[in-house]
Amino acid sequence: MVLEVADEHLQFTEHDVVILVIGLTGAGKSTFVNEILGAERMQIGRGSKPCTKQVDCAIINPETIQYLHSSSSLRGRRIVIVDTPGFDNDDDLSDRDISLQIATWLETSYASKKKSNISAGIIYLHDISQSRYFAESKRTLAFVRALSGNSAHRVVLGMTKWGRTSSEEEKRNESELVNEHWQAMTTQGSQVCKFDGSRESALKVMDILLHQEVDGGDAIWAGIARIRKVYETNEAISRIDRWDRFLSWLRNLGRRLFA
Ligand SMILES: Nc1nc2c(ncn2[C@@H]2O[C@H](COP(=O)(O)OP(=O)(O)O)[C@@H](O)[C@H]2O)c(=O)[nH]1
Ligand SMILES: [Mg+2]
Repeated sequence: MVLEVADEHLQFTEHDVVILVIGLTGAGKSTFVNEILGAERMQIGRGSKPCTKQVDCAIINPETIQYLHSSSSLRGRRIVIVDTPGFDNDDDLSDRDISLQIATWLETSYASKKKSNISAGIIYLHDISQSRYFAESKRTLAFVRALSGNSAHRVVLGMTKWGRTSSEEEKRNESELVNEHWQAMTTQGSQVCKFDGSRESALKVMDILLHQEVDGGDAIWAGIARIRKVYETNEAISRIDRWDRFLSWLRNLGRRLFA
């Protein structure tokens, strides 16, 4: 059912549905993508070593997935599922590098195509057994918010890795996420769900995005431009030369796209 093993230079075609999977290293992004694909296509991390250092994707024909409730409405469209590196990937890949990598990948895949009729959504994954809420999680979510812009309804917040700690602790962590860290997103329309590690569960999570009325891919472009704002408000980051170059590249991109 994976139609094509795409490389970095995949080009989106009109009517593609692009699903980005984003989260910290070890949250279970690659595991999730493999469950969707029904194949060990993405490399899984062992121990504390992250595996995914590059944006990677696979193309799915939705009609071949029998559990997918949205299959019929997606006839003739491709789903491009995109696995991304965690923002805490390792010492020499900073948040900026990861943001740049994801934005560049999107731009390269999108650039030569018409903007209409591509729809996009983000699945943000979070390890429920993690009892501390790390600064990295905050930054990753800030990136997700910047990218999705005003389309919080195109973001699904998924909790992973159930059963690794006591159910009391899971409940505590879940309520902290829902009532505190994720509240701004859910108020604007993001949905919260659980991924239990099974294929059916992964497809259900993806179905939340596919079910919705598909809005244009323009949201992603607006989002890339918005990332700039997130970092511009951070002085330390905006002083870095390479980031400045990234910002001017983003501005050019924005001028080209919104002209
Ligand atoms: N128990 C449990 N382990 C998981 C789950 N998802 C991922 N893992 C494990 O967590 C580790 C990191 O997973 P990986 O998919 O590479 O995370 P990524 O860095 O977000 O891509 C691997 O050892 C997985 O087997 C899950 O839902 N439940
Ligand atoms: Mg991974």
